[in-house]
Formats: sequence, C-alpha cells, structure tokens
Amino acid sequence: MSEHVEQTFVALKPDTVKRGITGKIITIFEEAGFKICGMKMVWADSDILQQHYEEHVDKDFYEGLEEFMSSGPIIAMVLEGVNAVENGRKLVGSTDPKDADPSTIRGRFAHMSFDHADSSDTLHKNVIHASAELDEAEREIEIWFNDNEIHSFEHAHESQVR
Ligand code: FUP
Repeated sequence: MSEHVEQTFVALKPDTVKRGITGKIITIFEEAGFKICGMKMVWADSDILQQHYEEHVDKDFYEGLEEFMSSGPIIAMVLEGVNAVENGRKLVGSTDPKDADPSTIRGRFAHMSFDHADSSDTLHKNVIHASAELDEAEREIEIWFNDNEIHSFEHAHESQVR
C-alpha cells in the first residue's frame, strides 16, 4: 500500500444524527472515494470525550463541548483513502460553521456561529469531527475503535488510484 494511503477518524456529531442527515454526509465521503473501514453508533461518555479532546479539557469551552458531544449518539467512522486526513479536513471545512465555505460539509449543513452560540447560550453544533493530523488520527482511532472493528477489504475505488 502506498505511503499516501491513510486512515482518518471522522465522527458525525449528535446534531447530525438527530437531524437525520448522516446518510447525506456519509455519501459525500463515499462519493469522494473514501473506504469505510469501521463504523459504529456510540453514545459517548465523559471518559472517552476527555481522552478524545485531551488538548481542550482545561479550556473554558470544554464543558459545553462535552455537554454537546454527549447529548445524543454519534456515528464514529474510520475512513481510508489517499491523504485521507488532509482530504477529509478539506471536505469538512472550518471549525466554526460561519467561516466554513458553503461547498464544505460544515458550510452546507450548519446554520450556526460560535459567537451566536455563546451569546444565546446554545451549544457549538458543528455537525462533524475529522482528525487534523496523521498522528491525531492514529490516536483517535485507537480511542474509539478496537482492532477487530476495523476491516480490511478491497474497495472498488482502489482500482482508480493504483
Ligand atoms: P476541529 O479540529 O475542527 O474539531 O476543531 P478544534 O480541535 O479546534 O475544536 C474541537 C471542538 O471544540 C470543535 F468542534 C468545536 C469546539 N470548540 C468550541 O466549542 N469553542 C471554541 O472556541 C473552539 C472549539
């Protein structure tokens, strides 16, 4: 396998699951050629969220972030593809939906700005998470998935990128 083929961790957040738009977003990744190697629904608890967001645990916004991320189940995925981390982030768009290009998942599916959320005491609902760096992807995949939940198989798109 080429050194450019990577796995990234993507989570469809509780707002996305509750709005019933998970399929639309999964389709965007599938159409781009990503291989779904792992996928499950998880209702995250404080323990796993503190591991996942270890760099944010001490920040002011963490309490609201944990409240939002544990407000319903998420869809957790391991996606594989060429430069999957960078390409995944491009599809996802900027963290604050108000800054996200309308062609991205957050720009297309989120009607939210963090300033608005703060001033109206609502949560920072930004639809989706995708790992930012390769080492972060490896760490996050280990937090959310057991080895036997990640599958190796040949995907039709692989013949396009050989
Ligand atoms: P991202 O890598 O795009 O998920 O963004 P960050 O790691 O910077 O932030 C992680 C999550 O914290 C974001 F999804 C939203 C939340 N966040 C806030 O709620 N407020 C902030 O000021 C910054 C981030």
